[in-house]
Amino acid sequence: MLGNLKDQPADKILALMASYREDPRAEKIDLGVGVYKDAQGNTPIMRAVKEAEARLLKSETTKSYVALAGDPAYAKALSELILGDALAADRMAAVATPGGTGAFRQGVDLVRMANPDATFHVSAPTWPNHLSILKTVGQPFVEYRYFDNATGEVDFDGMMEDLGKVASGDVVLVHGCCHNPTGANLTEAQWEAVADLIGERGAIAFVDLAYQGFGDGLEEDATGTRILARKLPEMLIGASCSKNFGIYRERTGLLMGLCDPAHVKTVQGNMNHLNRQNFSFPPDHGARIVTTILNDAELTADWKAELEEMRTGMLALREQLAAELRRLTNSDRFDFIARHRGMFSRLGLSPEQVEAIRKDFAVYIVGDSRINVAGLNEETVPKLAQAIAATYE
Ligand code: PLP
Ligand code: TYF
Repeated sequence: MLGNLKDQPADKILALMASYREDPRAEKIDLGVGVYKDAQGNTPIMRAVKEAEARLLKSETTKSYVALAGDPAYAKALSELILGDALAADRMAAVATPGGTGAFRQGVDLVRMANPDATFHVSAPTWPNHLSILKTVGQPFVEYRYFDNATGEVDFDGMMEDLGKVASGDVVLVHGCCHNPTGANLTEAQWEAVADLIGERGAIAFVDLAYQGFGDGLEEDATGTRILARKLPEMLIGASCSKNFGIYRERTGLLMGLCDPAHVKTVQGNMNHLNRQNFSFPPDHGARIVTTILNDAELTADWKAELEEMRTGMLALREQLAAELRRLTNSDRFDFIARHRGMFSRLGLSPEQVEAIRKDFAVYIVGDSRINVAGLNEETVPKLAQAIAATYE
């Protein structure tokens, strides 16, 4: 029976990770997978996370099961961080999930249970896992215009035109901040317009929030999510703590559903049910780290300070790279790199250019020309700029 299985297409980002590892060249630079790295190329455990773990090691007396929804203190702490004063606890249901991926998957399953015909509207482009999960679950989806490859900016007119065709009961998937893979994001005024349009169409917003604190700051990065939460009667939010707490392998996510208070109990029950069908109890260790940090003023302050260092470090690298490319290409065509936010920028290079950069300069960029800015440091920025400029000669 198992012989019936067919090979599955590899995840291109993870495949690139493997070919980087196999490259013997000492000077190689990895700008592939979306993992934060410091100037030395390490992905350190954040100070507050280490401290929270030390405290947990001392204070935890059991590893018994928690609950299908996870620890309610985790959902409370994280939803407050995300929604701030846009949070109305009486209209929220939430379950802990294995990472942001798990939150998205559980959210798609929930939509399917509520309305199997709901079409997902996804940005062109989006994170490849969104598409593969929608395909696996069998939920219909279509793309809306989002990114203008020529300018490196959001194609907002195209986006609004496409979202204007969304049907009532459909789902509009948006990246809450730090769009993956492009790095191009909406302004506050554009978020307002998108929220109004989704509301007019009678659709539901599904926010994937995986990089809060990596763009313009913790509060600023939640702006779009909060605007949608205030304006829309119903929405879903899939959040990840992988990046902003640096706890990737702990698999720490949260699915939130905002709805009429009269429906909260049933929505919560369905979320719990879905967790039980898929894995019973969600992972707890990462969630407990996050809760420990967010419920302690000192740890929160230290975590925010370290996150801010990471964020401003990535911004400085963006500025440096844009300046270097301005000089080398004698044009402003790459200035968008400094305007983009988060870990990623899509450069708008052809697959041939990306391949030439890998072959000739040992710089690993995802095939769609997405770079992970955190994979750079002050010394490697000029090397990347030279590699890019060389492909235009
Ligand atoms: N959504 C987006 C857009 C992402 O880039 C990621 C990245 O890792 C995730 C969700 C979920 O990540 P994880 O499952 O590691 O929390
Ligand atoms: O886009 C990225 O690089 C991150 C990490 O299957 C990632 O979101 C990449 C591929 C994948 C899971 C996570």
